[in-house]
Amino acid sequence: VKFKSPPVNSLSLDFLTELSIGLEKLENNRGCRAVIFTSAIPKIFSAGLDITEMCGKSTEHYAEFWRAVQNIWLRLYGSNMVTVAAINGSSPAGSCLLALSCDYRIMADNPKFVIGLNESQLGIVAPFWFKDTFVNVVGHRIAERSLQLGSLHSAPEALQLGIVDELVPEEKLQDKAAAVVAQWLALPDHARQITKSMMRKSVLDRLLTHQEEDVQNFVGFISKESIQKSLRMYMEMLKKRKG
Ligand code: CO8
Repeated sequence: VKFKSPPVNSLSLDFLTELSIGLEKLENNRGCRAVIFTSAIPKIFSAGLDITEMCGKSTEHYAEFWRAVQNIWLRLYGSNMVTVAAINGSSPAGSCLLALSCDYRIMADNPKFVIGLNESQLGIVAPFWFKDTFVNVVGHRIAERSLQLGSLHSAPEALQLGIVDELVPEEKLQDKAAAVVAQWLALPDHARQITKSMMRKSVLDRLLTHQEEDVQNFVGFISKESIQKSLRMYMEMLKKRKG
């Protein structure tokens, strides 16, 4: 699956809906046992959630958008397929969540590419299931520090912290991802799938049993004027940095 939504592969409602439909089709296709996620946009895996979907819209829109975000995570984190993120560019926030939800992460060995859950830099808070996913990959201490600081880690730092499993030169990323998939697919599917489910079920169930409450939390939080102001300032900062 190659993300291609210029300019920055931001995860808009349309993008998330299309990805969700695509993933459902692959999941139901018995001939498909693995997926590699990568980007068709140079230097950017994805810019994370589309901030414009969370700014100046109605509460109904925020709820619909958040359900789409929940949906993608539930599908990806709970997927029976082998999932590999071939991260060929920067991967902040919601994009990092996508990568963390895969079984294995390979990143292009470029110190200019960054990855992390930087929500607190935007004045917003990563929800509990973002946090749980992160903790399950890197452990409590690293997740706590990185989440509080909203750190975006360079590729070498991400490897050192265990956010990604390996770095390879960008031109070797696809071959490496294919080799990893072959290694994981060499095991009997049922044993791997049941093991994966055993490792992830409690975290998935936590959202499933609080899904509507989580939507209402998001809508209440994002609708606050102070949060809207933070997001507007962040968007302005992105534009200024560009100029
Ligand atoms: N959403 C919407 N628009 C974006 C986003 C985004 N996430 N990121 C960039 N853009 C826009 C820019 O504003 C710019 O627009 P314009 O051309 O109109 O000025 C355009 O895309 C290109 O951006 P850049 O010029 O910055 O492109 P660069 O190639 O220089 O940099 C980056 C690419 C590294 C991706 C950079 O754009 C960046 O850092 N973007 C912000 C990434 C970010 O912080 N994302 C966090 C989103 S929040 C999230 O994912 C989780 C939220 C969880 C919810 C919490 C509950 C409350």
